Amino acid sequence: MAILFCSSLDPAGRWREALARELPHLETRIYPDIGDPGTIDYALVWAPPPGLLAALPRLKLIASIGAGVDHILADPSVPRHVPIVRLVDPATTRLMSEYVLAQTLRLHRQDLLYEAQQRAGIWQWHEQPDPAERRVGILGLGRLGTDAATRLKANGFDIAGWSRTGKTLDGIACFSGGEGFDALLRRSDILICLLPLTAATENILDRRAFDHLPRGASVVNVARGRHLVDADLLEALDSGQLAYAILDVFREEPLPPDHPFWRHSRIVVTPHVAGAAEVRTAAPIIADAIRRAEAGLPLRDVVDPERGY
Ligand code: NDP
Ligand code: OXD
Repeated sequence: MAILFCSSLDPAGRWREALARELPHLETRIYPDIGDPGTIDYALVWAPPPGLLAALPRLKLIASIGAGVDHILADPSVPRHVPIVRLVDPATTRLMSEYVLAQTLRLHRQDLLYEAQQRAGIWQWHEQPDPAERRVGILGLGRLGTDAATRLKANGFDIAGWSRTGKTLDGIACFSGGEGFDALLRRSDILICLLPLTAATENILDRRAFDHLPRGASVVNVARGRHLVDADLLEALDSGQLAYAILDVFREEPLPPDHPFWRHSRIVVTPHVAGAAEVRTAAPIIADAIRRAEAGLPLRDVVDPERGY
């Protein structure tokens, strides 16, 4: 029995060591050295090549090395009878909330404006609103969105969130559905995207969405690059409809060297680091999922492939 590890981003050697400690009875094979495909029971993947998972006849479990599973479901040949579990790691949640809080505070305290003023040698004071006057809208109220909303709320911001199904969260205005989307946009000075990438959410950060935001709003995208229509963002920034965009995720990663986002004075680029999976905390969680699959116990954090998350 073997685990197949396939990711061009994650440290294969460290994963192999961690899995050997957690599951000494299982051999870990690193793609492309997969050996006999008929002896692989478990696959631990980030963006596996199309067709790879379908070619493993004994596969019992697919585990995502990440909270999102769009990188797996993008392959239509992925066998539908094999359960997919996603990585739900409290360490990732903490990292993500830290990132969201840090960037929200940066926008709130007008740091990007003061940084631009410093570069231009301008000494100029701007009025500073209270956090309670800063309306933050969070797209996605799942594991990450709810935690980020709670952390922001604790820092005094006026928080609203949007989800597919209706929710009630203490002190957070909750919206859902198409009308709820527009209503959330209208009251968001800072819009944070923490949605999964699905057919329903692709290109959701487009001109229409930006036009519904208050003039001078800012956008933080920490979910997926394909949520954002790049050209619409550039247009909204250049017209003044948006003030800033802070982006951690991109349609193509690494962001190509000639991409206009790199040099735009009102775009901040970080290299998909907001809540990156860490072997030390993630390996025990993945090992637990494999142990559960081996023992025939109910799995946790199983993805619904029809829903896409
Ligand atoms: P969850 O599955 O826990 O939450 C997803 C949320 O989005 C839910 O509230 C869900 O609604 C909502 N949602 C899904 N589809 C729609 C829709 N069509 N309309 C409105 N709301 C919708 O995901 P996580 O919070 O764990 O992760 C979110 C995403 O963050 C991941 O999919 C990944 O893309 C990204 N991510 C990025 C990282 C980074 O480093 N930049 C790190 C980790 C994750 P409902 O509650 O009703 O189901
Ligand atoms: C994830 C990610 O989905 O790192 O976990 O983007």
